[in-house]
Amino acid sequence: MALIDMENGVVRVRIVYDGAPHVGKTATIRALAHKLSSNSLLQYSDDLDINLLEYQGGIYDHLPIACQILSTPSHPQWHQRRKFLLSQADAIVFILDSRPEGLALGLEYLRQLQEFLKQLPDPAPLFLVQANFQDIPLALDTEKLHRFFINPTIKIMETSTLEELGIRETFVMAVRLAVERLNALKEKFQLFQGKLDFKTLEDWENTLHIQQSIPERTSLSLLMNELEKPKIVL
Ligand SMILES: Nc1nc2c(ncn2[C@@H]2O[C@H](COP(=O)(O)OP(=O)(O)OP(=O)(O)O)[C@@H](O)[C@H]2O)c(=O)[nH]1
Ligand SMILES: [Mg+2]
Repeated sequence: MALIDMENGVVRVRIVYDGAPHVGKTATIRALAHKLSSNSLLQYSDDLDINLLEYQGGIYDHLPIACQILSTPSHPQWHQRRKFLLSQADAIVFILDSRPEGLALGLEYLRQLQEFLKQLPDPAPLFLVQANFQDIPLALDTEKLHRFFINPTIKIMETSTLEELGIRETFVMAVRLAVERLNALKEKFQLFQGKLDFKTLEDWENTLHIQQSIPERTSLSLLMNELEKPKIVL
């Protein structure tokens, strides 16, 4: 989606935070808004369970970079909405619950993300892994996590939203990936001037409803619904 917005005199990029349910997407974007405070605006859609944060910082080709930061809805029943959001990204921060119990589902979501990125036209968005929950003693660190990845070049950033550690650094790294994509688009003469297509939270709500209005019944979504049912104790 990267573009030059001449009307507002900025370069626009989109950074999407993705990951399995309850890995800390909302907590990360809230912590980031807190860290970036003065230049940022945070909104949340109850309807769609997505966060939207606007932030202006950094320079590209003499123009300020305006970042639109979003999170994906993580329940597998909204798979099409997740895919659409990912397709609109310049850079993706994949959040992983680094506790041993969070790993299996996280790696499945990462596999889905990588499969999906392969289908996008070149240059596809680049991603990094945010290894969250590092304040928990049993959480796996970068070195241990690398053993689970086939690709040894995957960038891993350690974070804790509870302690607000690594959140800003991870975001800065994501902006660098977005700049890499800007360069790749420029090289291919695909960095165009234009207007931001989905700007407000309302634009996103309308678009995502159009992308998918009915929850998908995949085996993973049915399993998650079962797991999320409140347990009746007699
Ligand atoms: N200890 C600890 N708790 C965390 C951390 N990050 C998130 N949490 C907690 O984990 C829970 C889930 O975090 P959320 O930010 O709601 O996760 P999410 O990915 O937005 O969840 P969904 O949108 O429901 O998929 C909350 O209770 C957070 O406070 C972390 O780094 N350390
Ligand atoms: Mg959330």
